[in-house]
Amino acid sequence: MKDFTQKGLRLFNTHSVRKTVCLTGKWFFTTPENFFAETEVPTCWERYPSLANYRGKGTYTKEVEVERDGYLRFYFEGVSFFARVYFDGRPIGKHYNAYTPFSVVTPYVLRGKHVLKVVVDNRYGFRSALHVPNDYYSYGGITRGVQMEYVGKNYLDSVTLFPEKKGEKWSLRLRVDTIALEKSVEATIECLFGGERRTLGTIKTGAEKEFLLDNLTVEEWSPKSPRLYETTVFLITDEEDDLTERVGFRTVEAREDGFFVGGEKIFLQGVNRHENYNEYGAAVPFAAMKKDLELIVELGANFIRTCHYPNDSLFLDACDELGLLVWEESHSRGLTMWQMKNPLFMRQLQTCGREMIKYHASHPSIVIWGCLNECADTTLKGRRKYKKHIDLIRSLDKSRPVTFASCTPFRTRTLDLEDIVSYNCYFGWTNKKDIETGYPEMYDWIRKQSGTKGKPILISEFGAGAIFGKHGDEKNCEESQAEILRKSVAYYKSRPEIIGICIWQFADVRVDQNYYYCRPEGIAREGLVDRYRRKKKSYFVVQKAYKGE
Ligand code: ADA
Repeated sequence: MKDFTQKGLRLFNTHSVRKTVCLTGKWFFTTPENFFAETEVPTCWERYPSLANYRGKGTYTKEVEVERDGYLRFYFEGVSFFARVYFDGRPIGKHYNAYTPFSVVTPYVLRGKHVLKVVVDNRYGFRSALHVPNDYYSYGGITRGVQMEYVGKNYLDSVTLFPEKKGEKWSLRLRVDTIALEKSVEATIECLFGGERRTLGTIKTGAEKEFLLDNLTVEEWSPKSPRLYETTVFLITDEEDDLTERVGFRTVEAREDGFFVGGEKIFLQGVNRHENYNEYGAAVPFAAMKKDLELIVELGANFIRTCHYPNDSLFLDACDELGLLVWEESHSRGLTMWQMKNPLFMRQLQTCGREMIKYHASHPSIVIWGCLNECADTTLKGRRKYKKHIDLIRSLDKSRPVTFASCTPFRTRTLDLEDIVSYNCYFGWTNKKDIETGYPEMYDWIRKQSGTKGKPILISEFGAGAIFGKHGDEKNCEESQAEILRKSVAYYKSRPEIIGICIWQFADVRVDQNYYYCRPEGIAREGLVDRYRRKKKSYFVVQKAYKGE
């Protein structure tokens, strides 16, 4: 497999002007119950046996050596799932949701030693509408990378890149978000692309603005040839700041007759992957991510769904480099109408969607935006919330199709809102109907619903459980799982209206206590590999089918 070079929190340098310091490594960790340890960051506290089921607060502390007077920005790739950040004891910011990046900035500080403290909380309850007891575990901890950055009084907060094709020519739309810590000033935006530095225009710092880099001659990104371009934006005031993002040029179309990337029809064959690796929990080290990607590529898959939340940027960088196609979804799974009525639900969901697009839309591997997996799509009140969220996603990015995975055929009231009709189907597993009867019934119904004309179908989940090493033809055996998957892949691949399939799921994962009743030992066992990435029979069966052997 390809060799990756990790540079800080990403696979490329994000700054050359702005000085950054990666804060992964040793931190000090305590809980109010007097647990204390020198710990690794990123980490989940569930790695400690006495905290394996702990819901509460945990405090991570690190002494940082600051080299010069000025402002510091701390960028967090993910903290699970409430974070409050303190600098020398003073609160400087907070964030909710484990799965999206955020940043906080200090007041003007003097060089010398300082203390960064992050109070993390993984308690459920009214304040948390998206992290709820679920069929995957919501861990506690600083679960992804952290970086300290020396910033001036005006700096770049984010750069999001949207390639656009007009005729044979490409252009690049740059959404630039800036921060003014003192007063807002007029700044110049320059951009370095393909070895050429150009002035794009001006911006009032503290604002967000779009710029266009046009008339580009580029090599397109495709799964076979995933060509990437680093794009550096400079913010010029009396100081200079920079931020590099990476982009790939490709079009994406979801049509009735197929899914097209750069005009080439590609049948999406994929896996649903939770960001979870046995005792590492959600703090998946890069070496483990690489192992997953190796197994996914070896499987013959070309598609990954980041069920049910945005993933670590590092993982998406690797997908960009490998030419894998990704369905990334904003955070939520299986929420009932009652849960969606939490007054914080819409705000937390929209924030997650906004952050997902702001930080991830530059990734060419992401070809579909997803949302609201198996939530209340059968009610009118639920529909309104689906619509609001989908409208938000479309308003922020018009270049990718939007969908959501539903499990309620015959009752869904939201099909007209999406670009691809996606269903999670468990024929032969939790749905007792045979696929040959069940699927055509569902398909006939879909085609009769208004707003589905010309829309392709994607089977966003299908599968069955198996305990690694359990053999036989009864439930939860490797053989019975393999047979359900063999039959399903063959059947779905024979249906012309289906543009893609996505197996539930890549690897076994830990679930929340509320799901123990249907999950042997608290583990969801539908993985093609177990939590240690040992291949089950189904892995080989799917590999044959995906590789067309
Ligand atoms: C749903 C859901 C998944 C998982 C699956 C299952 O389809 O989207 O997250 O819970 O069911 O295993 O039952």
